[in-house]
Amino acid sequence: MEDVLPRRAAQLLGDARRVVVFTGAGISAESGVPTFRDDLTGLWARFDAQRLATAEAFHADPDLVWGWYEWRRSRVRRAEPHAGHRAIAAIEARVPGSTVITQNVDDLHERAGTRAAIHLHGSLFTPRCVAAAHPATFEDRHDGDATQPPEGRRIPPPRCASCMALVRPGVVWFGEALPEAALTAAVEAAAACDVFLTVGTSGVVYPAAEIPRIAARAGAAVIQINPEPTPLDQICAINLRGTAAQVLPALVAAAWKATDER
Ligand code: BV8
Repeated sequence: MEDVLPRRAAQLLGDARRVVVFTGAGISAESGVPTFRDDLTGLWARFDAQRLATAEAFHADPDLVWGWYEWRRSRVRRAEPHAGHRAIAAIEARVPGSTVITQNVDDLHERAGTRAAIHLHGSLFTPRCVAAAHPATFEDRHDGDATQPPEGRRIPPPRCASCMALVRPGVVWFGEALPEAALTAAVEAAAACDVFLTVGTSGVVYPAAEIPRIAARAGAAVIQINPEPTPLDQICAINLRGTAAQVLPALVAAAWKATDER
């Protein structure tokens, strides 16, 4: 592991033909969307995210869990992507062999211009029914609802228009399998890349946390951007101790400057 100036990181990124950018909740923090572990406030403060983000919790109390996701969705809709999200979209646009993989369920990558983010854990914006996974649409009963109490509230989930079953969030809960196509694509990209940028993840939730480790084992240069140490430190070639919105734009600018000057 080497704590170096972004110079070497910029050179590696500038020379890379196949780049993977792997993001976690930390990249949404500077957009005002709390990280997964900081996310439980108000009504949900007494819960542990890993217990609330489960099918069991939803079936035990659908209104509580649906209310949590609607609260999170409304907060994402009020958030804006930052320069770090845009730097990732710039990497995707400039490097044909690049792949963006996210554990996040928000749409900030897409709103910053990333065209094909792989969502390992689904999305807040793709609800489906519990019976047959029929896609559901939001009635947006609560969007822009300025009267919504600051801590959010319990909200009864809608019913499926096709089969009347309960509608659930389109996310992967703890104990649920990840979407097979997304996981396969992520593993293949990690196993074939030259540079693997991991941004804003604590690297503790599996199987997603295995992706950076697959890249390291395959010989990629793993570069981590995180203000804090994580379990991924020991597999990183370079650790850039800083935030996504600060480090990513500087790293990408330095990378393209280095290659354009050659
Ligand atoms: C499964 C969607 C089996 C929902 C999420 C032991 C070993 C291996 C596995 C397990 C095990 N025990 C239990 C398991 C299984 C479990 C698991 O891994 N548990 C962990 C806790 C040990 N995994 C599962 O259940 C998975 N499924 O295994 O299924 C199976 C197989 C076949 C058939 C049936 C079943 C499913 C896991 C997916 C769960 N869903 N999200 C929702 O969002 O509500 S996970 C959720 O938590 C996120 O998506 C994300 O993946 C994870 C949080 O991690 P991070 O993104 O890293 O966020 P975190 O808050 O932790 O950290 C933020 C980081 O950002 C920090 O490092 C911080 O320093 C940094 N940061 C802060 N600010 C900034 C910043 N960085 C940069 N800039 C900043 N400004």
